[in-house]
Amino acid sequence: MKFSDKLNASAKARNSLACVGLDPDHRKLPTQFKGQKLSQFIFNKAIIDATADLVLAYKPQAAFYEALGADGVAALKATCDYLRTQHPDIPIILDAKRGDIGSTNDGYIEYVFDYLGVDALTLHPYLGKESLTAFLAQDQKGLIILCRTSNPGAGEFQDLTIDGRPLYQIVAKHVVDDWSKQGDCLMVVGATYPKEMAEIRAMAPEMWFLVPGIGAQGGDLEATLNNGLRKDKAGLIISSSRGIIFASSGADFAKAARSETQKLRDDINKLRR
Ligand code: OMP
Repeated sequence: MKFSDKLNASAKARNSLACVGLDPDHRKLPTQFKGQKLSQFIFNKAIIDATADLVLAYKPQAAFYEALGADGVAALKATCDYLRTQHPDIPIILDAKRGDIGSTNDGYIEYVFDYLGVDALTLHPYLGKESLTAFLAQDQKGLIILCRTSNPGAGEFQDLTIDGRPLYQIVAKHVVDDWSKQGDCLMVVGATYPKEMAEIRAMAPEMWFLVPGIGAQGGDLEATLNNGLRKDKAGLIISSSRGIIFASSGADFAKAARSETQKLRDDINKLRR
């Protein structure tokens, strides 16, 4: 199944546009996990067990696992295996912001899609379309191109104008007019930039967007949904990591993650009614 079809089905099955970011920073794990083997997997499993009926997707970010070396990579693999076997209909998005020369991309593809077995990957467009060709050939996988990122400094390059248009719009134009004809493309549009969200939605009325920036980064949920929803009131993967998984640092962390996920899903659903 194509990634965007899997997303459409997942959104309907759980009536949710909420995505939980699995970013288990080892310095912030509740004390009971400290020093345990595969601690990030055990933590993630508890979060997944507490939230799986509420989410559109899960999004692990590679850096938090790589930081722990072999044990972290094993925890990421175990998390992906657990999701694929226990919840095969919930899409897994790996945030790793890849995109390099061809021979290096082959290694990324083998690791991300063959070894980890995730459904989608974040990619940056800085090296040009040629650097994305191998990813575009992965026709069932979701290719999520950074367009307007959520960080405060996003505009340093993304706002630079070329022939009167900011760079992020030029990226969006390439994704819509060209790259998405070859692969199942989505775009990253941060919740911290609702004006840009409206512009990019106008350019890509049918496309799914990955929307980080809700929760810890202070993005505006109402403005994001008003400006970013598709006509069918879907099309946005609203992702929060720290705001959900570290809602409590105590033994009740999974319960707290569930109530934050439920709140996010319900707040979104109220606004899209
Ligand atoms: P929280 O701020 O804790 O919700 O985490 C945000 C997550 O989304 C982190 O894993 C970031 O690496 C990721 N992210 C952004 O914050 N901004 C972006 O523009 C893009 C991403 C991403 O591609 O996921």
